[in-house]
This record gives sequence, structure tokens and C-alpha cells, in this order.
Amino acid sequence: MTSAPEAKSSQTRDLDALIVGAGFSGLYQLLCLRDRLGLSVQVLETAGGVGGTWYWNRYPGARCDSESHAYCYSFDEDLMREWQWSERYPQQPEIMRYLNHVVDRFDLKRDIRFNTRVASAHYDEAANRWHVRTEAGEEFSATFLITAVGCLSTANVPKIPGLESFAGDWYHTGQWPHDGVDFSGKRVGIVGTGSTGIQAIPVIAETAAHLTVFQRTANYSVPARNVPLTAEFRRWVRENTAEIRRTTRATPNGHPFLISERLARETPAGERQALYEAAWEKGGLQFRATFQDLLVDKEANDTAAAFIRGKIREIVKDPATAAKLADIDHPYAAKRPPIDTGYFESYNRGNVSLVDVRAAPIERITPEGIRTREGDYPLDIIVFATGFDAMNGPLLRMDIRGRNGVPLAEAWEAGPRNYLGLQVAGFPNLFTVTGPGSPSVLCNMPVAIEQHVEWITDCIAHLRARGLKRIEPKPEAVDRWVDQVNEAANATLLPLATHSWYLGANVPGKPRVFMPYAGGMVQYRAICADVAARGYEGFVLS
Ligand code: NA7
Repeated sequence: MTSAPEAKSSQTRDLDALIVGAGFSGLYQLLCLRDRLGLSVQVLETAGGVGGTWYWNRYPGARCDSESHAYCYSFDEDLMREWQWSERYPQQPEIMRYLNHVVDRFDLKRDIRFNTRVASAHYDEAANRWHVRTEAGEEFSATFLITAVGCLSTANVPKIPGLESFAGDWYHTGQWPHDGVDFSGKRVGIVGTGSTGIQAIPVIAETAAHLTVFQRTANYSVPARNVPLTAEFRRWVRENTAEIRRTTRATPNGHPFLISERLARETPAGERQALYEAAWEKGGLQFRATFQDLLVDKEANDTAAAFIRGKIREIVKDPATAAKLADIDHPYAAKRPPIDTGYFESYNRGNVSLVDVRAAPIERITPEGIRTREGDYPLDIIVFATGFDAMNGPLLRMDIRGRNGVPLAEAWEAGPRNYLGLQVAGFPNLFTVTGPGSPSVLCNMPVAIEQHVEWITDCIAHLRARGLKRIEPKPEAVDRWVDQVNEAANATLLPLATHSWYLGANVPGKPRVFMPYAGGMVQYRAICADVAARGYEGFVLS
């Protein structure tokens, strides 16, 4: 397909770089390109403020599962020392305060345009520029286009027949009203038991008259053990910023703890049980790091799965409910493993009930509530904790067109294909921060983001220093990377969770391709550094 050259209006703003999104990645990318390289940069952001995913995910109980002292930028020691987190895991409002602090501290706001959604981004080969139009009709032209749109920003509202007829209110957790929702005295239904549902259920249950949980796939969860941070811990963080940074960079998932070298399979049963008990008491994603083989060896994984199932049966008093909750069909952590505060305990409340919609699927939504194959559930409010069209979803909803007018949606018809998760063949000078094919969601996000942003910054600096104008990957490098992403996933148990959003399986019709790079952040960082050191091997620079 050949498109006519873009007509450039006299109102077009010419830039060196245009960044889409003002979350963790867009903000740091702005700082790097503007303040370190001296480029003219504009950030466009749909929301009315910074925060990206966190701007929208304001649902009850919204909290990060990464520990706060590592869920932050590490590029500036002073910033790390001066910011004081209040709890082990940061709640949504605190993350927003942190990001706004970063924005003020580095004077970023003046180059961010809020309430501005990108409608299209088309590459003009003759001019070697990206022409970007907003929904309001503003036009920009830039040499480099950087998408910093996040992996979990396109809400997935299931197309259940009859939703428009519902007489009550319904909400998706990822598009939560800023003034909150009052559940008091209401009959509430929540669809979804992923990380979000598991965080929201205990909080909604506190005020709703009744909460009905519609569970399609039962899920593991480990207690978060959230606590306020002591003055002593905060001092330790201030004094050990370099060490914390080193740890997050030495481990595949970018968290501030290392994965044990012990193998579950080789540990005697009694000792193994004691280690799981200790990890359960400690809480958090660290449970996954109790043994090294949990994600690669099904028998090892079975021991963790059995332990958690045992805990579910211990906590949940009604045996029938416990059985439904423990009837989990995938290996532990093959889907993103949730952590919780009182999730399984919620089912012991008199006002919470569980409906198994795997056994009796939702048939439709009626004006009164949800109808499953087994009966009607009258509701005043429905909460969809049904996740996102993850990773490539936010990219595909923009009309991105590369060389010869080829839409990204066409180039990725059979699933995302790129090199290092960073660049797509046929889309020169387009960089995708935490794109599919990068570790992103399998890593503590700020750690992944800083690596991407710094790599992109160094790459652009490299081009400019040599008077080069264009970079794009060779198709054969893309082919190799797609194979590497598949091989990395297949070396783990992750593909065994066939309903997972890692595979795109949560969105009907989406190609089933394992999207994140599962080889770990340490290996990924080394690969990217090596590619750069070899003069950007696999890319064409011109
Ligand atoms: P997830 O992890 O995608 O979970 C979505 C949940 O919603 C999951 O239990 C789904 O069941 C369920 N779901 C989705 N569609 C339906 C329909 N049509 N009917 C019934 N149930 C449905 O999203 P989250 O927001 O919880 O978490 C996303 C990420 O945010 C998380 O992984 C962290 O990285 C932070 P399914 O499992 O598909 O059967």
C-alpha cells in the first residue's frame, strides 16, 4: 500500500522527538532526551495528569505488588534518598504523589500536553519524519516517535450481551471514576479474579451490602503482608540506595531480592514445607523466589501449588467455596501471581459469595443483573476486573503507519514482531518502550523502563553524533528475536497457563503469541548492551 505524502499544515509543530504517554516511561524518556541530549521534545498524554496506568487504575485497593523502595526511579541517588515511601507496597495515590514530585523536581510539566489523545502517527519516508495528529486535530512532526503507552492501559470490557440494558451502574477497574464509587447498601457483582479483582474484593466487601464474585479461573494468591514502613527501614533504604539498585539489576525480575539457588525438587519435603511457610509469612512476590526451579520444572512447581491450595482450604471455612477457589488449572506463577490483603478471608464474610462461571458461564446481562447458565444474580453495581488488551493493545489502537503506509495492525496481524521489543521493521525511528518482546511485565516495571529509556537515549545520541538520521531493524533480526522470545517462553512453564494475558488469550480473536521476553532482565540487558556495542547489530543505520 502506498500512501500520499502527508500534507503538512502551517500549524505543525516540528520536534526532534515526540513521546506518547506520561507514565513512568514517558516522564523519564522526556528527561533523558530533553535534558541529557538537548532535543526538542513533546509528550502527548490522554489523561488529565501524569501517572499512566496509575492515573486510571484508582479502583478500591489499588496498590502496586512491587515493594515501594524498588518501585521507583533509580537514576538519581538524591531522588532515591529524598522520597519517603509510607508502606511496604505503595498505594495508587502515593504513586501519583511520587510521580508528580518527579515532574516538579525535574520541571517536566512544561513539555507535556495533557487531555490529548494521539489519533494517528504516520511515517513520511521522503522527509524521514513521523507526522502525528491528535484527536483534536493538532499536528506534530518529529524525527523520532517513542511510544511510552504502558502494557496495561487498554481496558478489556468483555462483550457480554445485554450490558447496555443494565439498569444499575457498571465500571471497569482500569477506568475508575476519580470521585470514587459508593458501594454502601449495594448489591455488587465483580467479574474477574486476577491481581486487580483479588485486591479489590476485600475492600469492596467492607462496604457493600453483598458482593458476588464471578470467577472464571481460580487463582493462586499469597499474602502481601503490607505494613507501614518504620523509620529504621527508611533509613536503611536511604543508606543503601546503591546496594538496592545493584540487587534489582542482578535478578531476572528486577525486584529488590534475589532468587534462591535451592531447588524445590532436591529439598526434603519437611524442609521445603518449612521454607514455604516462612515465605508465606514474609509475604509478597518473593514467595516465587523460594526455589530456583519453580518456573521451569512442573514437579517443583506442583509443590508450591499444593502448598497454596492447602492454605486456601485452611483459610476458607466453607469447604465448597474453598474447593472452587482451590480448583486452579495452571501452574503457580504461570499467570501473573497476585498478592493480597485478606482475599481468601473475604469468603468467610456473610456478605460475600462465589459463583463459578467456568462451570456455569455468564449468558447475558439483564436490566437487573447477571444471568449465568444456572440462574440470575440481581445487582445494583457491576465491577469488571477483567484486565487489559495487554502489551500490543495500546499500540494498535493508535493508527500507526510505517513505510509505504503499512499499518502496524497489518504488520502485526499474526501477533507482534519486533527486534528486542524496541523497534519494528518497516517503522523507522519508532521506539516502543516496554513493547511486546521485552521483559516488561515479567519485571519490576521501573527497572525495565529505565533500561529501555537509557538504551533508546544512547541509541539516538549515537545516531546524532554520527550524523545518521534513521534506524530500523533488519527483518532477519526480527525473525531471530521472535524465535528467541518463543524459546525463552518455552523454557519456562509460563505457556502452560493457556488463558493468560501474556498470550493474549484474554481477548477474543487476539492472536495467541507469548508476548513478553521471559529470558529475564539480566540476560535482556546484556543482549541489548551487546547489540549496541557491536554498532547496533541487527539494525540498519542510515
Ligand atoms: P487479569 O489478570 O487479566 O485478570 C482478569 C480476570 O478477569 C481474570 O480472572 C479473567 O478470567 C477474568 N475475565 C476476563 N474476561 C472475563 C469474562 N468475559 N467472563 C468472566 N471472567 C472474565 O487482569 P487484572 O486487571 O487482574 O491484572 C492485570 C495486571 O495488572 C496484573 O497481571 C498485574 O501485572 C497488574 P480468566 O483468567 O481469563 O479466565
